[in-house]
Amino acid sequence: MLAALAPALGAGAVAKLGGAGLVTPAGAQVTHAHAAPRRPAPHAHGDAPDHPGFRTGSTVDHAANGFPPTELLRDFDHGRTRRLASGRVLREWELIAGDKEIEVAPGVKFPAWTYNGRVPGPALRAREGERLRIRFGNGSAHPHTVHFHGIHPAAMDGLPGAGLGIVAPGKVVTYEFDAEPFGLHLYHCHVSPLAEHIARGMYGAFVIDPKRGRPDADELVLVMNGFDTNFDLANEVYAVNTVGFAYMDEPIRVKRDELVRVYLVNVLEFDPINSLHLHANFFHYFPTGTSLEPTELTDTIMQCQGQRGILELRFPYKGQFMFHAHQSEFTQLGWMGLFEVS
Ligand SMILES: [Cu+2]
Repeated sequence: MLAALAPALGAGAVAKLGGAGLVTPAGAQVTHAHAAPRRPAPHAHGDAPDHPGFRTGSTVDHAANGFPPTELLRDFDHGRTRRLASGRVLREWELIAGDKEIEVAPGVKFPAWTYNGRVPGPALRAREGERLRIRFGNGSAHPHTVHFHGIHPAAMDGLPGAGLGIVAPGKVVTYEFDAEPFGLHLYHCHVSPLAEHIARGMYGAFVIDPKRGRPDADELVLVMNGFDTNFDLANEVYAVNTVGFAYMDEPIRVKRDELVRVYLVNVLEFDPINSLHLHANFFHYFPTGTSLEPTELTDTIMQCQGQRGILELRFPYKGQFMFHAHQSEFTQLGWMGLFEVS
């Protein structure tokens, strides 16, 4: 702020803080221009044409999308379970690939490729040591797979040219493997061009709970993503859980002093790094969720594509607390939100 003002004040001029604002040497009062626009005007991304824009005052039609961001927050898909003769639990899901137009910011439509008609795909949740079975049907016009992060045989890795291989449109395959290790993982399509299959929306969180679980908490899943709406290999919209500014319009409601656990996954394509910064609070960070001991108490973490981690925190004060990427460009193009503590 001060640095930005310096040129306007002229060489050698030094501003001072007065009672009601910033006082320049000439005596003019500069009020603190803090109030950023809620939806800043979009800007060109490199040489790309201007984005169609976020329509100020309007909101995304979440019902048409079929996945309201507030519902996505706590929507973990536990699948169906039954006990095998061996005594082990078998957990089963069905994933269907499909092509679907979604709205990623007010007035901005995107031709997505989805798992189960949503972006991100369902947050699959299992327990360490279970047997997992995923029936995958391809209802899209394009070939796809499901590649899970975790420990499993090569044949079950969802890679073209190995094991079950590419799943052509209309085909169905079944992936089966053990739930290990415990932690926060992800799944995504692995068909090339990989960047496009991921950027179109084919990914989801994959939580494996430790055998003894984690302490009770209000649990949220946040998938950091973005959308290349003009197909110039750069993102025009950034978000958590797909819809830019969604949690500005509808803040995430949490309770004061209650333990909040955030499962945070970064799948952002085209930009090498993403991040999360929380205002006015700190959180314990468990990288990949594979240890029950946090590695850090911080207010900012960064993740490369495919990185993920668990955040645990309590809010000691009531009110609204912002969280956002600490890359300003991402923030201005949608990746910002609020916690509402009551
Ligand atoms: Cu794909």
